[in-house]
Amino acid sequence: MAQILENVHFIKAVRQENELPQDGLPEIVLAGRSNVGKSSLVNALSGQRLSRVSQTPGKTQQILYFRVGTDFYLTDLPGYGYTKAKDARQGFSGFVDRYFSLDRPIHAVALLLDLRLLPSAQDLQMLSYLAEKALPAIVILTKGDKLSRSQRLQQSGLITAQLQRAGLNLDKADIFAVSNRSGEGIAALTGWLKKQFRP
Ligand SMILES: Nc1nc2c(ncn2[C@@H]2O[C@H](COP(=O)(O)OP(=O)(O)OP(=O)(O)O)[C@@H](O)[C@H]2O)c(=O)[nH]1
Ligand SMILES: [Mg+2]
Repeated sequence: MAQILENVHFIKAVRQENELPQDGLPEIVLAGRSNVGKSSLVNALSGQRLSRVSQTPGKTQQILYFRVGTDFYLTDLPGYGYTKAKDARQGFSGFVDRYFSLDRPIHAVALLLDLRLLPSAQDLQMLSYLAEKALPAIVILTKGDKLSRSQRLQQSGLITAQLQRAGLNLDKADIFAVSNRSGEGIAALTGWLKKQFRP
């Protein structure tokens, strides 16, 4: 199994609905709160610095499309839970909120969660919304490098339990733990992604 995704190319940055790709290529949509590591994940998966990463939450303000070979798009959404400069983002965040009702060819949504934190109300809302819409979801726990091995196990147990309590029935096989920094867990995720399109 290859470690990373080959042939990943930045295609476009989109601000409005009429700019969305219309080629019908399936999408793996990366969603999650601002700063959780969506753009870093694109870089870790591709082994390239394709998406801009920042210490400042709210870095990604457009929807970024990365094409993986001829198989699918990795769609990097702006994060939620970021309130600074609210008015500038208001119109846009409405567009992002509506993204999942635009009838896009979404293959699956990857919700990123910081392994150190319990899921926020917005995270849980997002997952139940996806379940309601029957959109397949996986969970990617990020920043594993910031915890020890035993803390990682404990935190992922707590997070999984909370998701279950919220009635979100995710298969264990659909929860991934990664570090975008050390690359741990990236190969497993790459394997899952490849299997989706080249079974
Ligand atoms: N230690 C560590 N830091 C990470 C990891 N993933 C992301 N970061 C850091 O977290 C910060 C935010 O990362 P981004 O990838 O820009 O986050 P984002 O989800 O794209 O944020 P928005 O574009 O604001 O929605 C940066 O400082 C990254 O270096 C990780 O796995 N481990
Ligand atoms: Mg980003």
